[in-house]
Amino acid sequence: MTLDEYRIRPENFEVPAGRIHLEAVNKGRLTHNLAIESLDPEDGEEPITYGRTDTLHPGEHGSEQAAITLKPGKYRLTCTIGNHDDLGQYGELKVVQK
Ligand SMILES: [Cu+2]
Repeated sequence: MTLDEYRIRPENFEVPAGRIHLEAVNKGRLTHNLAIESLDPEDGEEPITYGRTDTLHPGEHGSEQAAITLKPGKYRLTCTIGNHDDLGQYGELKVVQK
């Protein structure tokens, strides 16, 4: 997936359930990362983070810090740096039964 100011491309992505491999490249001018979070946290709850890349500097590639296994459902893709999510750097990951 590609990260820049302030987008995650593609914005919507579908993968089979099970072990997920993240592959991100930062094509922007600022640092970014890619995280997978729960889509709709309960009121007042922090979203659950299922996995993420390291902070990527411009031009850097990154993959998940630790193994990620996801059940079918919808998840949120986001950049957790600064207010990038508020600026529109998010997307949706759909995990489907194999
Ligand atoms: Cu960012």
